[in-house]
Amino acid sequence: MDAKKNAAERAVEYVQHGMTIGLGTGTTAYWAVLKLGQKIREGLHVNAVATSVGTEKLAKENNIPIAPFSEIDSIDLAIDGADEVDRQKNLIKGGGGALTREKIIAYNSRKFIVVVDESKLVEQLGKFPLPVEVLPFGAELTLKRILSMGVEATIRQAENSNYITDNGNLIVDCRFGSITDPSSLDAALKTIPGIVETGIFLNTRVSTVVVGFKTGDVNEL
Ligand code: ABF
Repeated sequence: MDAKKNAAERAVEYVQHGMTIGLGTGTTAYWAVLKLGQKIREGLHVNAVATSVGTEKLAKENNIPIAPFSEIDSIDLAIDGADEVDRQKNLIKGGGGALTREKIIAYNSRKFIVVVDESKLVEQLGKFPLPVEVLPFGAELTLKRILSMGVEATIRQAENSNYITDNGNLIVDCRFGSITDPSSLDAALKTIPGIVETGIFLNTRVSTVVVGFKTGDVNEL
């Protein structure tokens, strides 16, 4: 667990007075929220927006002010985890189900720092099933269109019913095995009506990947 904590705490060093911060979701981003809360208690002034209902709650419990989107001009820095990071710094995200909010915040931030432990580093994306957020309306048709791409895909379950995102949608987990061209796959999936967003985050949007190692080392890619 320290590898995740170390990476997250290193990323928080990039936070400066007066910034608007995008807060990620997941067990790594959790440590960033806690560290930011500590800095605020020590006198740092920032605003934040959260990528999930859970993170917003955690932020408030840690005295981090959450600003309505109508009251912020832009996001200076987003810090969030990932499920896979390839050599080119493309990502799979969404194992936690928050991918659409995470993508809106990451893609609208001046700087996007990804925090992971070493287990998330891969040669090529795709071993981790790619999460895709899908509207409940006509979801069976949307799933058929995804399956027609020749991929094994299933609607995510939670406690004997469909998993529901913070946006009231479903997640389809797509087992591509290996993804050779993340950008083209992202674009191809987005042509299917009913797909809200995919968990592919392109390297053009990633500023830095902070990697925590079991040894206690932290590297920045
Ligand atoms: C979020 O949390 C995700 O997009 C990803 O699904 C997950 C990362 O996992 P972890 O809990 O290991 O940080 O950032």
